[in-house]
Amino acid sequence: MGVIERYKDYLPISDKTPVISLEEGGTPLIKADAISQKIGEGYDVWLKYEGLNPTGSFKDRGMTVAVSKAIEEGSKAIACASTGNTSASAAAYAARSGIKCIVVIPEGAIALGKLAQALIHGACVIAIRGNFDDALSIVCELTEKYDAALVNSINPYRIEGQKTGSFEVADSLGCAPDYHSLPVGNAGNITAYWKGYNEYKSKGKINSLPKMLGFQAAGSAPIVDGHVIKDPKTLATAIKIGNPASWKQAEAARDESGGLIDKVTDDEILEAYKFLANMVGVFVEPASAASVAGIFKKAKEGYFPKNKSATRKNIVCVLTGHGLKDPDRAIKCLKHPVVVDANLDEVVKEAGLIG
Ligand code: AN7
Repeated sequence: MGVIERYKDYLPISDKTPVISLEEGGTPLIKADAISQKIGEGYDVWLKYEGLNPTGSFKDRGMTVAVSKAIEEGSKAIACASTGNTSASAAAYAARSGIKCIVVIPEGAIALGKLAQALIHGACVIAIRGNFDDALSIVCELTEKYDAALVNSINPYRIEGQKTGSFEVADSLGCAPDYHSLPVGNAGNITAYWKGYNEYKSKGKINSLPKMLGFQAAGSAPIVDGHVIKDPKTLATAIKIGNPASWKQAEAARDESGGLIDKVTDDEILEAYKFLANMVGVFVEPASAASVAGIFKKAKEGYFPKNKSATRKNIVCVLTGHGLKDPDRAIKCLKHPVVVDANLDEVVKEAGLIG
C-alpha cells in the first residue's frame, strides 16, 4: 500500500484523483544501539531508512501526491530542478503515469546513480552550466510560462506527501520522538515532517511534538550563516543548495519546536557515513549521514542532557537516500580491493585467517 492509500484522510485526495503509486513509504525504523551509545545515557536512536523507497529516497512520498494531482489537474508534463533525487523520483513517477518529465540539473554535480535513474526512466534531462539554485529559478519560470507542472518542493503537494514520514515514525514508536534529526537542503523535508507531527497531534494521535534538528553542510549552510550562499560547496551533492525554497518554513519548524539548525563539515559527514556503514550496517548517501553527523556533534557539545528517568528518550534520524545512489563516494573514501594471485594461500594470508 502506498502513502496515498494509507494516509488518504490526511491528504488532499478525492475519489477523482488518479493515484499514481509505486508502493512508496512503509520504510523501516531501525534501532541503532551503536549510535545511541555515543549520544549518552537514556537515549535510543532510531533510523528512518528512506533509502528503501522505490527510487531510493524520501522524495517518492511527495512525488506520488504531486504527480497524481498534476494528472488530476490535466497536466501533460512535469518539470523539476534537482540535485539528483527529485529528478530520479519525478522521472519514475512520470514513466509510471505516461507523462513527459523535464529535468534541469547542475552540470557535473549529480551523483551517478541518480543521473542513471533519470535517464533510464526516459526523462528529458538537461544539464546547465550553473548550480541548483540557477536550475530552480529556470524551472520556476518555465512552469509559469509553459504547460508543465512544477514538482519541486515549492509544490505544496510534495510537502503533503512527505509529511507521511512523520506519521509512520509516530505509528512505529507509538508516540512522537523527543528529537527529530534530518539533513536540510531546499528545506522541504523539515517543513513536511513538522507539518505532519503537528497534524497528528491535533488529531490526537500523539500528545507531544519533537524538537526539530536540521543539519546543513558547512559549505552550503545559508540558514545557519544567515545569508544566501552564491557558490555552495560540499561533497554531499544532494544538499549543495545556497538559497533554500522553504527557508522561512524551516526557521518556523526550528523555532516552534524549540529545536535548532546547525551545520556539519564534510569530514564530519564522511565520518558518520562510514560509521553507519561499518558499525550499524546501513549504507546511505553522504547527505543523509548529515542527520547522524549532526547528533554526534551536538552530543559532543553536551546538547543532550543525561536522562536518568525510567523512560528512555527517542531520537529519530531520517536517512534520506540510499548509499548506492553515489557509489563513487564510497570507493573514493576507502582502500580499493587488494589484488593477489589466484590461489588459496594468498587469499587466506590477505584475509588474516590463521589455520
Ligand atoms: C538524500 O533532489 O533537493 O531539505 O533536488 O536528496 O527537503 O531539500 C534533494 C534533497 C536530503 C534535502 N537528503 O532535503 C533534489 C534535492 C537527500 C536529498 C535532501 C535531499 P530538502
